[in-house]
This record gives sequence, C-alpha cells and structure tokens, in this order.
Amino acid sequence: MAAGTVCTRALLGSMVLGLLAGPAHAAGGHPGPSARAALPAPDTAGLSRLLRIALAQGAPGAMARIDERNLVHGTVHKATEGVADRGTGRVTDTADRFRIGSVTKTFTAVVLLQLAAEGKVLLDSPVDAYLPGLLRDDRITVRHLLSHRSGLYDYTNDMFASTVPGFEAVRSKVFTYRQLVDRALAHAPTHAPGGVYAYSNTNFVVAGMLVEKLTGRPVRTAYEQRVIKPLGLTDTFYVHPGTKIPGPHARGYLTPDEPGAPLVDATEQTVSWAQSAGALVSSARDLNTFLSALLGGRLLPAAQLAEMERWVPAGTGQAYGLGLRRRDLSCGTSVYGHTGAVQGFYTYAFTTKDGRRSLTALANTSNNGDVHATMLRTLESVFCGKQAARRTTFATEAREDAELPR
Ligand code: REY
Repeated sequence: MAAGTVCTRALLGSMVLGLLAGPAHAAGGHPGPSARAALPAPDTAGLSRLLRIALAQGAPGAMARIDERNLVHGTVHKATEGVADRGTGRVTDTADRFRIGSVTKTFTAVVLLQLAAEGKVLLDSPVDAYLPGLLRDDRITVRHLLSHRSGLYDYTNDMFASTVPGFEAVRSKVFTYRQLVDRALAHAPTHAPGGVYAYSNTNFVVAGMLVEKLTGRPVRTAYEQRVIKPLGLTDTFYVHPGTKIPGPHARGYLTPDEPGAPLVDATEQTVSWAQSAGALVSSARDLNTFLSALLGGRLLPAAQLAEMERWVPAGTGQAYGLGLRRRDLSCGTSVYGHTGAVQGFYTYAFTTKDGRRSLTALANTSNNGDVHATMLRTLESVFCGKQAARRTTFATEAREDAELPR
C-alpha cells in the first residue's frame, strides 16, 4: 500500500494562466471562500481503507489522487493499492494512464458547448437541422442528447448482454458512427424526446457526429485543440481506432459474469463501440486538471457552463446536466464530474462546485458491482472527510453509467 500528501509550492504559473483566461475561480459566480472553508479535510485513512476493500472484492489494483488548490499553494494526495499489471506484478502508480470510459462524455459536451458559444450550434435546435435524416425524429434536440433525454435506445445493452463474449466480439472491430446509430435505431425509442433522463451511449455517439459535422474535422482534433492542448493534458489521448494505451499505464481486467471465472485482460481494444461516448485515455492528474478547469470557469464562458449545470433528476442523490453528473453526498456537499466503465477500468472523476478539490479514483477491473459500490464511497471519504456516513448506500440505477453487471 502507499499513500502520501505533498504540498506544492505556490501555483503561481497556473494562477496567472487562470486569471488571464478570464472569469476564473477568484471572483466568478461560484461559491466563494466561505463555501470552501466548510469543506472538511479528506479522510485519507478511510480512502486507503476503501481501496483495500476494492482489492478484497476482486480488483487487482486501485488508486486515488486528490488535488486541492488554495489561493497560495496546492496539495496533492496519492493513494495506491495492489497491482497495475498482474503479469509483471508492477504495483499501481497514480501516474499511470488508463481508459476513462464515459468521462469522455464530459469532454465531448465541453467541445459542443464551446461550439455553441461560437454560435455554430443551438442547443434547442433539432439534431435533424445538422444531420438531416439521421435520427428519423426531428423532435430530438442537441440538448436532449447531452442530457440523455432523447429516448434513443442504448445499443450497448444488447451488445454486452453477455459480458466477455460481447466484449471479444467487438474488441478489434472498427465501427462507423452510423453503424452504431443504426444498431440503436433497430430498437424502439425508450420514451418520447424531452422526457425523462435515460442514460444512453447513443446520445454521445450522435454528439461526436455533430462535432465532426460542425468542425469538419475528426473528433480527435476537437479534443486536442479545444481541451487537451489548452490545458496541457499530456496524459490524455484519443487513439481510436488504435488499440494500445500510450506510455505507462494500468492494465484493465474484465470480470466475467460466471462467478469464480478468471479475470480477462481487456487492456488492448479499439473502444470503437464507444468512440465519443467513451474512448479517451487519460490519467488522474489530467482528469483533476480538466474538471477543476471546467468548474472553475476556464473552459467555457459562464453562459455555457450554466447550461451544463441545468440539472435533471437522475436517480436518488443524483442529477445530470449536459455531459456532467452531480452527486449529492451524505454530508450535504455536491460534487460534479462523471464515472466511466470500459472493460477492465472503473473511473470516478469529481470536483467541487468551485473546482478546488478534485478526486480521480480508479479500479482496474469492471463488471463487478461490489467494487463499483466501494469505489463510489471514495467520494464520501474525500469530500465529506470523517463526517461521511459510516455506511453509505449509493443509489445506482440500473444503467447509471452502465458500470453494474447487467
Ligand atoms: C459497457 C459494458 C459499459 C461494460 C458502458 N460504458 O456503456 C460507457 C460508460 C462507455 O458509461 C462492461 N459490462 C464492463 C458488461 C455488462 O459487459 N454485461 O463492466 O466492463 O462508461
């Protein structure tokens, strides 16, 4: 096991950048110092305990990185347990890269909202205005996609009905967006457009198509030019349809549906089944930087960030904005971010309203509901500290980010 907290010297560089970038943390419309002062210290012992529980429940490794940014300095806390690679026995390292699954959706939403700020797309316009005929229903708007209210069926439901065979059938496939949308349209809609929240990967596949249509470039270029380069996210990559994770990385181990069956190394895959809904690679440091910048007002103008934070109910203690999830913790604090599940990797990336305390946690397994429930509890340790409810039962609706065995 390993855990450690370091205090970094004055974050002058990033503060100056933040101020240059405009409406930042200092005086913006976000909670000020009093809201921050109320945040208790993270319970780092409790955090490490949870990572050890995740290992006992079947994860080969688990890690968490907390970044906290104050006015004059920052602190970083790192905790690791277990191994990144079962073959070599290399221990988990918080610097490792990994597949972030649906945290990709937040990146995709940021790109589309930047395009909205530039007047290139209207959130309340029908998708049909930009991609004529694609969805066969001109009532579905761009906002419906980003808030999971389109009613479009999630094609991954039947794709992964059987976990390991479903994965092996697609791990080296390269899909066009249209092929994925066609799989969804082979099913009746789950509800009328604009109705209730119903999580569906299809929405963010269509969002990726929109980005490509509006920019005339691959979605990868939009991620790179609009988010990755401006924030200096040197661990973040969109390698689709490449199958390898570049540089030092955790290997991912998929849990089969059959109890007791050995874990399946799922590290190399195209993730073409997810693309703009879930194919990015990143690291804990980069995800903390990304969410802190987003909530701190440094990625979107205030109007578009406000659109992102217009919440619809998404299960007990949860709400969904535009590509952004809000989780309401037992201590009354709400945190903002996303979870991700691709074969072999469970990711949890959340930050406070002002973006000043961020957590990214990872377990290098998936399709394991016990590990998922434990990893969700890391949010309580990190943002509620010792005030966390001793035993929190997080509501996990059936398709909440699709992390649970189905
Ligand atoms: C797909 C199945 C999960 C994962 C999914 N992920 O939709 C998106 C997300 C990108 O929300 C797989 N589960 C697992 C099964 C269940 O196959 N039968 O847990 O690795 O991140």
